[in-house]
Amino acid sequence: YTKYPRTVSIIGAPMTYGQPYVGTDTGPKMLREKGLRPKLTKLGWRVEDMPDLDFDPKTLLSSDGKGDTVVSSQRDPPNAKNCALVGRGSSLLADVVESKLRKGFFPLIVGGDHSIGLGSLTGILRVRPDTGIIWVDAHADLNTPHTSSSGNFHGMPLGLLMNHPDNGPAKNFDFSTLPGFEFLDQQGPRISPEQLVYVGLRDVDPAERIWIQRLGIKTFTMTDIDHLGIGRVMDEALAHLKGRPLHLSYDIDSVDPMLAPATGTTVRGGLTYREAHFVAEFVAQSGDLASAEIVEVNPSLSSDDGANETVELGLQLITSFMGKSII
Ligand code: HAR
Ligand code: MN
Ligand code: MN
Ligand code: MN
Repeated sequence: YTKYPRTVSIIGAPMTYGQPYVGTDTGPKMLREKGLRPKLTKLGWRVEDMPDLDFDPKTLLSSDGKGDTVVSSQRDPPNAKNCALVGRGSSLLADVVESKLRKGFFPLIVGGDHSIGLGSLTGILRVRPDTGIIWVDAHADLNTPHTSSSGNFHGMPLGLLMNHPDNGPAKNFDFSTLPGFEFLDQQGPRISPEQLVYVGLRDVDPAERIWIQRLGIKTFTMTDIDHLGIGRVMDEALAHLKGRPLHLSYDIDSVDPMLAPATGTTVRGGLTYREAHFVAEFVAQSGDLASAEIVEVNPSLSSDDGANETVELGLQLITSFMGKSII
């Protein structure tokens, strides 16, 4: 833990526009209410907590922050729902994450839906282009508007940022066709397939499957976890990313819906309580974790008990990857 800073900046990113439900915007607030800040302090972190980013449509769509609409949200391009809102929100988040990293903070980004990955990764890659990304998720989030059947941006952050000399999903993607995505210009930072590892996949779309294979992305599905055990999976995952600063992107829907029911796209057969924690603990123990995010907690999508359990689980996972040790 000496390699990376011991001051964490909590960045609340209450994004909902990447998927169809309201409620993901309350994730940051719920986690704070359950004691996020004191838990981090207890682990030895200095904590900087800012107000949540302002994702109010009026603010997002105006350049002067005074409500004058400068980006049209009138019409979304095909398969790109809430395009301008997701784009502008991501751009804002990218700038904040970049600036926190440059000032020496550990950014802890609290979603919000997984479309915030567009912003957090862009900010991180601007500062540390060689970052290794551990994407813990039931889903691959590797679509683009060209392949997505839902049009929901939370299924696209990796697809839009992926680059490959031959033909990545977003190769030659014309970002000027996506209002609000001007920040992802042709020179913008991109992910190479070798700097990404998936853990927990079990609901992958046909086009995503093709790209995972063609790009050769290191992938550990639930089947691999059944077969190898989570210990060996994480050994291999971190070996693959050896020498890189790490970013952990933790989608709560990676965990089994019995334990994390309050999320928008549940898929049965997910990580157990221990597997989910092992991932977090093992990444923390590597000493290479430099940024992290937790996404898709939506307390409004289940019973009160289910919501509480899910928020509580999110909090436990955060304390685990932020360095809580059992002994
Ligand atoms: N693959 C589907 C789509 O692109 C579902 C994506 C769901 N994504 C999340 N984040 N919940 O992982 O629409
Ligand atoms: Mn996801
Ligand atoms: Mn998911
Ligand atoms: Mn699906």
